[in-house]
Amino acid sequence: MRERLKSLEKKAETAIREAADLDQLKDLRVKYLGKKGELTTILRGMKDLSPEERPVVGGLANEIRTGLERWIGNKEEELKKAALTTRLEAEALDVTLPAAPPSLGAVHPISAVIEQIEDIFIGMGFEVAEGPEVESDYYNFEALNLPKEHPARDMQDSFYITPEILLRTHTSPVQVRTMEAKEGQVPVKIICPGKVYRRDDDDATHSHQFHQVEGLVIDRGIAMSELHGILAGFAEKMFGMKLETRLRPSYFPFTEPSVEMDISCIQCGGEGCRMCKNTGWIEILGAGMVHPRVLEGAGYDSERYTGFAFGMGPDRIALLKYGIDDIRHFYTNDVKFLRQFQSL
Ligand code: 2U9
Repeated sequence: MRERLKSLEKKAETAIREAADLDQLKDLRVKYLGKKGELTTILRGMKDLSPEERPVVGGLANEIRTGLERWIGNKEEELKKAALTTRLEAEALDVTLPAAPPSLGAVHPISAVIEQIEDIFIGMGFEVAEGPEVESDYYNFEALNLPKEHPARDMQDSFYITPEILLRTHTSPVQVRTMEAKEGQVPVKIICPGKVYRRDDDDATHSHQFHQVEGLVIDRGIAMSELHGILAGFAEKMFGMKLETRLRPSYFPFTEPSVEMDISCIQCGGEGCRMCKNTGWIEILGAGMVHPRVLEGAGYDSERYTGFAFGMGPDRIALLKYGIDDIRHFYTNDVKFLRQFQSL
């Protein structure tokens, strides 16, 4: 029995010394020291020993068990250290290695155009006002001289949430809210950028969600000349070139008189080309003198004060500025398309 214990000890120590990883070591512990382990098996033979021999063999067996436990413990530490070192080496960050170029995003072309429009008007003393995209029928239509059954409402087919609540179809309600908040005080000089919604089928020039930047100036003696002066100045700065502008009569329920402003074509300078459909002119915005009913409705005495308002589509200006022929490119998040604007 002693020999068997000794040779088991030798075999176990060798196996423990050569254990390659913690799993193998765990198996060795079970194999040698487990309930059904070899040491236990040998010790089952104890009953066959003489009473004198039992304590001697028993003592030796315990000695061997504690010895093997220590062996296994030390080997476990050693293997754990080795595993940690291997993992740390594997995870070691070679800071000298060139980092993968961070894939930087870029300002969306429409955001860039809106920011540029804001900078130009802020430079002309305008404040930026914003408001809710979910609007009441009153602020989106009635306050803008578009009473319930007014036909012009169909021009702006809307996403109604309830009969009284809809997704705003323009940012004009922001101007009305601002006028009310200013309680008839002048001057009012604001621009209102933001998302607007119209129940339209998306095509190359229409999107059910698009952007607008509208503006409003109210004070004493504001005339059409201010309107043309300020908007012509804006257009030159926006397209960064000397250009002609012209006002054509138009109609909006919330302005009277109403106009649309054209600029001389930024591509052909007015000679006529595909961009301006050979007219030499490109329409960039609509405007007009604020309708007295709209002024009165928002608490401004239309006898004492006059104002002009305007509205433009940054999406459309981005199409012109970057020579893009389909507005949907702006909304399909195609990174290949958007990467072109990295330098913006
Ligand atoms: C108030 C009074 C008047 C805002 C205006 C336009 C003309 C205009 C179009 C631009 C591109 C709509 O998205 S678009 O097609 N808008 O042409 N908007 S005057 O007039 C107002 C607004 C608020 C209180």
